[in-house]
Amino acid sequence: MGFFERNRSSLAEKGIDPARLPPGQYFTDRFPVLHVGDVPTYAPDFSDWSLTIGGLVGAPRSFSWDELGALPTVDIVTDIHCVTKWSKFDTRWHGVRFRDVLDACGGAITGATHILETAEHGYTTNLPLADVLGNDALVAFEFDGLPIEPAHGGPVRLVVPHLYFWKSAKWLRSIDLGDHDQPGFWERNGYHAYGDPFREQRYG
Ligand SMILES: Nc1nc2c(c(=O)[nH]1)N[C@H]1C(S)=C(S)[C@@H](COP(=O)(O)O)O[C@H]1N2
Ligand SMILES: [Mo]
Repeated sequence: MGFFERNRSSLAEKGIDPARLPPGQYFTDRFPVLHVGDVPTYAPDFSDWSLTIGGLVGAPRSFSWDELGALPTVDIVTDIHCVTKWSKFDTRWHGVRFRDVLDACGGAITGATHILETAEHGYTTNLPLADVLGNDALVAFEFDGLPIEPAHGGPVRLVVPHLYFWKSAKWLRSIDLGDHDQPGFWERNGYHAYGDPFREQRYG
């Protein structure tokens, strides 16, 4: 039995349903750090940080750190899946649902079908709008009860757990709603436009 088979069969012993592990993935309790470029630094009060929501929304605007924190928050516990084949179960995130951020911008305008996330240093990734309107699509600022560490995307990252984790931009700075799909950083470099781990949509 190879590594992947052993890893998968050890899940049942831990009381975890093996069906939660997508094909071709192995689970780990570690939390690997994966990104291109340097980890950005901010002022201690994040006064040099903002989140801008633009494009096809009723009232495009930016949120300061305090304005984002004033929106209703939720906790989610969810599995995450990286295209480099690690999965991590039951990760706990705290933040504002993207749909509540959107509501605070007057909602999506008719014709909006996709979003493009932009992070510090120009990292981008694209998604259908419908994929970030659910309960688990979070503009997150805490992981496991603590502020998200800079290496994991703090102060603010998107978390879209049902897609490969490259869709969850660390150091999120803006989200634009548009009327068509446009490939982001990894999507232009060979990754799948959508990236469903359970359908193993790794490459485009
Ligand atoms: N800004 C930014 N966000 C990013 C990336 C990146 O390179 N830059 N990498 C993505 C990839 S490929 C993965 S797997 C996850 C990794 O998140 P982690 O380092 O917290 O595990 O972040 C995603 N978000
Ligand atoms: Mo990744």
